[in-house]
Amino acid sequence: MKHCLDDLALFGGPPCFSEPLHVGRPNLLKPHQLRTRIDEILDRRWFTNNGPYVEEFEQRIVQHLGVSHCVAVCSGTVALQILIRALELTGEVIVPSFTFVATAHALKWQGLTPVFCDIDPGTHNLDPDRIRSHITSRTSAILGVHLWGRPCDVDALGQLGEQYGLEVLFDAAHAFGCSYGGRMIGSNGRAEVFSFHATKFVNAIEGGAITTNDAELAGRLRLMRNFGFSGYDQVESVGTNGKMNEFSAAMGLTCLDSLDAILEINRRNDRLYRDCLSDVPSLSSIEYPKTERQNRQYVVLEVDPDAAGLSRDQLLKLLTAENVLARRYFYPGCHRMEPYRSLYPDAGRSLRVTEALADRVLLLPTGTSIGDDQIEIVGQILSFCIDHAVEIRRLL
Ligand code: T4K
Repeated sequence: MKHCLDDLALFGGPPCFSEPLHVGRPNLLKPHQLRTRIDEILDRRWFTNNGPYVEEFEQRIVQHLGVSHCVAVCSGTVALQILIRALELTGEVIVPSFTFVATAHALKWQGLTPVFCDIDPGTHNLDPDRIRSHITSRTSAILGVHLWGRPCDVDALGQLGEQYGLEVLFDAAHAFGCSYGGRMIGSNGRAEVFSFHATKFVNAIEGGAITTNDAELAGRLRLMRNFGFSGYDQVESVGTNGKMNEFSAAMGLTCLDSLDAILEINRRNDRLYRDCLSDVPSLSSIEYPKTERQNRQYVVLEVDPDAAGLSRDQLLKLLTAENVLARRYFYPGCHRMEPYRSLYPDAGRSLRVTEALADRVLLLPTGTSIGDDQIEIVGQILSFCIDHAVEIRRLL
């Protein structure tokens, strides 16, 4: 007997994709522009150590975000680590668990204790009302994450920071091109951190940046990313190698050149998915604040397992069998990953929203490498599975 995981078409469902559809396919609309830049790099023989493309990339970001300083580095994770170290944070830092594990790891890597705080079910971001109960005499900072590009409640976090004398910083890895209060994300708190990993809205293959309006902090970050060098043979402080290379900057600049077109594609994909799934109430698409700019880099669904008749994980299995490689970001939550699971075995008790969302969230493929027809078929697969949930459950 054939199994529904072999092919839904055998059960009258939509066809299986012959090639996998991935979440996180890199955005690259104009490869010829990248090739031209790479030729220039090769001709110049200047590959890294603050080359001209890195400087141009930083300037373009400063202009785009309306922030005073941008320090480009080799990844979002290193950006977080350098920032945390430059701010000389100590003890505990309040952070969501519902984020990529790099947010927590960057703290732990610097010898700090991430204290996981629950999130708002509507925004998937730190719930300001819950932060207060985690503040102790050891707390030195709040690290918010603008998850999926939806802005944190920046004002509320800022007020808490002022009231308790805490640094407030933001992991804006998902939020390039998004706004808060009508202003581009990049200037909030003491500093914000971007990721330009291959899977991000702006992709530099690997890359990251710290943006800030604090000139003194920016100066320290620049020293730190380059071993503490302030000039030939002059070292001012402990530093690391966090430099972005010219090839990454070339890719980043090429993405910046196509930013409006990438955004248009993301918006269109998002609209198409919403249309395709509008008759499937058990799958809800997350909502964004109407007045803010969004990059729509992620298509995020919440699965209601009772209404759908299938759990998020069952749907994921079915999609995977059809070659739709959806993802369950950020399952199971940092607090259920090592070393945090062993360090705080009871953390889940105060992270009810995190735990519920970690079991319900499903990300679908989007970006510049997916077409309208493919989105429609993904929608049909999901609708078909839910319409036939009873039969499918028996076979799973
Ligand atoms: N903070 C937050 C909130 C973050 O989300 C991230 C990174 C960071 C901090 C740290 O920034 P970075 O240090 O990474 O700059 C991926 C990315 O590696 C990671 O950057 C990203 N968040 C996270 C959300 O996604 P994985 O473990 O899911 O990667 P992987 O290898 O499974 O790839 C993801 C998908 O992308 C797959 O479907 C395959 C596809 N893909 C990937 C690459 C690299 C491609 O199609 N082509 C490619 O070249 O973490």
